[in-house]
Amino acid sequence: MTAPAKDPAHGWSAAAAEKVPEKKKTADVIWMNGKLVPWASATVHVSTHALHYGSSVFEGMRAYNTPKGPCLFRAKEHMRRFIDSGRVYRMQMLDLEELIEACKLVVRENGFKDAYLRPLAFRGAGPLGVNGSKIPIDTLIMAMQWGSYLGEGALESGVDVGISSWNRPGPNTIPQGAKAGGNYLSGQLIAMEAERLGYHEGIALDVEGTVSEGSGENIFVIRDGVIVTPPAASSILPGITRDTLVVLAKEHGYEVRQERIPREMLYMADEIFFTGTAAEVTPVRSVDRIQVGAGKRGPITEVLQKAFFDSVKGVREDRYGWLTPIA
Ligand code: PPE
Repeated sequence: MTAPAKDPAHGWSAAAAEKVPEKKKTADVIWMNGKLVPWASATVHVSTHALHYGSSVFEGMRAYNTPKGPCLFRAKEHMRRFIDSGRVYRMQMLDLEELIEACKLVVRENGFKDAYLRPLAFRGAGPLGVNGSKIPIDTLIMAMQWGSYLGEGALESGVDVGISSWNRPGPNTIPQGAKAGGNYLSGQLIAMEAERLGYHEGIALDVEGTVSEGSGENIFVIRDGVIVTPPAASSILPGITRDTLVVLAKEHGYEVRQERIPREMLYMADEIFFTGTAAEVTPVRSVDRIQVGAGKRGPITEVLQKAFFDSVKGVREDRYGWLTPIA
């Protein structure tokens, strides 16, 4: 297949498209409504409600290869959030145990040791009309390989970010605490703007003008050894990696606060890092071209990043029961 030429209106380049297969190596089979189907056959009809109206909820979860074999990381928490997201949109979701079993199966059947999993539930084929409450829910789980989310070297060297001109939706508009497909229109505006301005990622403010999150990551800000992250009410997705880092930071004796962060704190921070399933723990080295700390991964970030990777890879004892073997 020949890649389309660069489209300046959309800032999309053939070179960028060619990178995709390397970054996201696909799997042989997908779990779809209870069955394993070949990757190429896992298709939907164009009348699918979710395509027209954004009515999907999803998860992103990783499996890591550990000394005890491949394990899902925080599967219970991810599947619980998946079910909670469906609850907000009154979608009939599968049981937690059934979902976890399906996740294990799809990693196993594809022969992956490390994988990124994408559970997705959506209102499927049906009549048009905004209220899709009568349309049955389709559920699927994809698995793939997904390397460093914010680019080569990002985990070690950090990324350059800019504050987005797009705010996150306010409270009581589109709930950001539910991980719904439609939310990611906001994320797309943030990410496309960041790319256009030469940043690795954008940070959105909430409607109050205080710091919210990245297009696909939560944010932590460190000053004088105190670690602060925006609260759930700042239009964030309360991330499971965020929770993991809160636990690990407390375990290492740091004070961690969940409180609203004024924009200027980002310019005064000693260290900043992003967290997310895809982004893992990624240092931020500049915000709006203002250097953060020494302009590289900070010392506290490095300690917590190591604790994170030691946890997910089973290098240290699994003291919180975060790992679920796929076997
Ligand atoms: N905020 C947003 C908006 C978000 O999408 C994510 C995850 C997070 C915070 C962090 O949540 P958690 O993964 O539970 O720590 N973003 C997912 C999708 C990324 C994508 O590009 O697709 C992810 O990291 O899997």
